[in-house]
Amino acid sequence: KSLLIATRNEGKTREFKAFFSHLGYTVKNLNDFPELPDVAETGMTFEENARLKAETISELTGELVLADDSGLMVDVLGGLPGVWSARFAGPHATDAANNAKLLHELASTAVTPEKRTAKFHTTLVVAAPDKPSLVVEGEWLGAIATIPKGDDGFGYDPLFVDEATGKTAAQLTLAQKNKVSHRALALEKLLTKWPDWQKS
Ligand code: ITT
Repeated sequence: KSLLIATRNEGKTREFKAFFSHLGYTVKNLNDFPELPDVAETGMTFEENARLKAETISELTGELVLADDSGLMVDVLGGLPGVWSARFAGPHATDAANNAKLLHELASTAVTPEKRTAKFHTTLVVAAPDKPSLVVEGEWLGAIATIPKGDDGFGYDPLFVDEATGKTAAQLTLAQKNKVSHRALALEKLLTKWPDWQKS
């Protein structure tokens, strides 16, 4: 059994691999297929972008494909960076540049620590030839730290403080993050729907 994740993000891929290898799937991502095009994320919502990625790559390859569109929504910024999380500091911004931009935005709005609430959101779309795609989503509540902490994870993890433990996502191990994250909750929902969807 094999599953192609329509992403070039190795941080996301690590989390999916940990999950799907338990279920007996061989997991690949787009970095294993250099000939496949980058899918432009032209949607205005997480679902539109996840659909674009999953369905385009499934049509091109005929494979079972999962796409993840996710982002960080900061309350005091009106939900930004949201669907623009990967491009917050510019078109091909690094994680470090996006994190610096986030800290800068919050410093210049001078919000108090208790006003730095935020959530991570993910929408997952699974696509296969000749059937309607499966869509699930998950959210993780927390707040934005004033300085980055922790070495694990990727993206905004060093700045995202988990509401339940007070640790940043980058201070959690992969296994710990995979129990509580937005992606973990979405995957839990996916598992409950997966058998019926596969038969459909
Ligand atoms: P693909 O589109 O190739 O999957 P991407 O990194 O561009 O990769 P998105 O368009 O979904 O992914 O953008 C998500 C942004 O949110 C990106 O900056 C990620 O680093 C960040 N992000 C998503 N999930 C995260 C997580 O679990 N921890 C930290 N940051 C995360």
